Amino acid sequence: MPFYQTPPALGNQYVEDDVLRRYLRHTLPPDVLRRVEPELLELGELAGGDLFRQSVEQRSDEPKLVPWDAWGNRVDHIELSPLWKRAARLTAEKGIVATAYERKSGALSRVHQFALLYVIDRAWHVYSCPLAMTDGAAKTLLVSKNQALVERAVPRLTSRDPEAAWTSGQWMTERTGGSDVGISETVARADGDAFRLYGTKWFSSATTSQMALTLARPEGNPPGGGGLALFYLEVRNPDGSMNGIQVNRLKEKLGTRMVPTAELTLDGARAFPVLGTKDGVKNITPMLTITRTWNAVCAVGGMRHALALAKDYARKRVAFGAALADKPLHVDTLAALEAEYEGAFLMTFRAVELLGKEEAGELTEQEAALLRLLTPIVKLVTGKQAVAIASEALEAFGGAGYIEDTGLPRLLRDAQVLPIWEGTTNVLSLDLLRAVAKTGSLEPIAREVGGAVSGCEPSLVPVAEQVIRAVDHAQAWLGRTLEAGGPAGVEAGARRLAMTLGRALQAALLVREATRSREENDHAKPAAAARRYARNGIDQIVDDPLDADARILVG
Ligand code: MFK
Repeated sequence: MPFYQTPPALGNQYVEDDVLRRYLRHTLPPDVLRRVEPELLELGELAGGDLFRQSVEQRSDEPKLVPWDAWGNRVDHIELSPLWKRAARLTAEKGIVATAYERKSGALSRVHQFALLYVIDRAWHVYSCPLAMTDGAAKTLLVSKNQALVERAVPRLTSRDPEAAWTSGQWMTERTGGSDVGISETVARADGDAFRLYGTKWFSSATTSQMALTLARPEGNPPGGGGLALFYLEVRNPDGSMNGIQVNRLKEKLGTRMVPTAELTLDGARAFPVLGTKDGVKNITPMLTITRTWNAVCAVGGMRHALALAKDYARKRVAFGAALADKPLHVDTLAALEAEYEGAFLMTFRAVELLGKEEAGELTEQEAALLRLLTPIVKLVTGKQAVAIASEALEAFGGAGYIEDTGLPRLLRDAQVLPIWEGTTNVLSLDLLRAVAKTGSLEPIAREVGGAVSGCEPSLVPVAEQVIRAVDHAQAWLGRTLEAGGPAGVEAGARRLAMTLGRALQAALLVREATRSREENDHAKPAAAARRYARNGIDQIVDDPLDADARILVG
């Protein structure tokens, strides 16, 4: 007897997204929501329909490097998939980057922009990668106040005209490694009003961009991140030839296989300092803040997409005499995942709100400290949740989840990059410690969490108490460990600290969402998400993360 299964299907990905719609209802003034909603409906239709189908059908159309033309000329051309070419036009026209800079929605422009991204992202094979870097480059140039570069590049990076729009690369990683950027080897030699760069960039994502921001050490500068400078370069000369850059090969990656990630040799690439000739690591951090936020938004978009497919399939797939959606164990499994996703969503968009306020000049000092602390937490917690949810979602399809032409394995492969690029979980945990050192304490997070759960609906009081206990524990552990003067102890516990704070904030924001939905028809779901999330566990702090057992186990 043949083995037939009904594939999962998606409807309009805005209409079907109760979490996004509820959040926007609570966050955007009615007139702004009315203006933004047609854009979301249009992208939601593509994300559940035509573009989604194309992304499954074109799953093998990977980019190809053509180093030489037929006549032996070095061209370094990268042929992109039809879906990526469509995505390039679509994103310019729909303003996926531009929306943040046009500021039509004032301080809520980042919420507007990232809602668009979140709805569309899973349907275009990680075209979010060049867009994240483009957004990050525009922001970094604006922060630098380098007027010549701002005038040259920002209008192109934020253009809605597909013929004029540029994307940007962010070339940081070298053969010496991706985390410890300060040991980069690329050298910058002065050449008139510019510099010439010599070195190798080991991972350069989306190498088809027109420009890049990159780091190099001006000759004579000291070692370390402070001795690097931030440079702007254009990838091709006006005649179309490469600007002293060779594409050595495209990377063979586990996932994000449509993203043309390359190894590059810079052999005299003409480049311009963005902001002086030192402090390159510090000067590129505005870009990191933006790309890390993109990472989180795409992580929650991916979680929702995977769960939408798994939930649809659960209603259709009959096994052992009933639909999976009626099987208690399957329901328990999916409920835990849905709660995780909803918490991740709310935390991510809280960071997005703060970013928008910062750019509109409306951030208080307290909120600025909160944003600095939240950015690494949001990136690292959602990266891990995205992988766990993608893995479980594949499993929810049984063997079909492991078969390429269902389009499902890509969900897991593409999710796996989220905790790696833009700073691994551990590097970001250490960044949280750096942020605590700057902001002075965890108080901004404690206050945010306390505010979110105060006055909560009675059924959620136990969740609120669990959240407050977790934050108190985290604060007490940090204070005690710092006082004991053991930096190794703080470092070893940094991931647990970040996870606990992130999970506490996610649960707290779920409580707030449930409380502010109290008078609404669909209030049952956010409250259920808050309770289920808390049951998944919040506090991960242990007193002595680097105990003797850890040493014995690792050797
Ligand atoms: C789906 C979305 C797609 C996303 C697109 C992805 C495209 C993929 C492209 C890539 O993956 S590019 C590679 C990404 N690479 C990284 O994210 C680097 C990871 N490593 C780190 O983040 C390290 O923590 C870091 C390189 C920053 C450490 O360098 P240092 O030189 O040891 O940093 P140091 O000395 O602690 O800090 C230098 C200054 O920068 C300090 O300022 P001050 O001098 O004023 O004290 C720091 O406070 C500041 N700083 C560092 N990190 C910061 C920061 N400021 C704000 N935010 C931060 N995150």
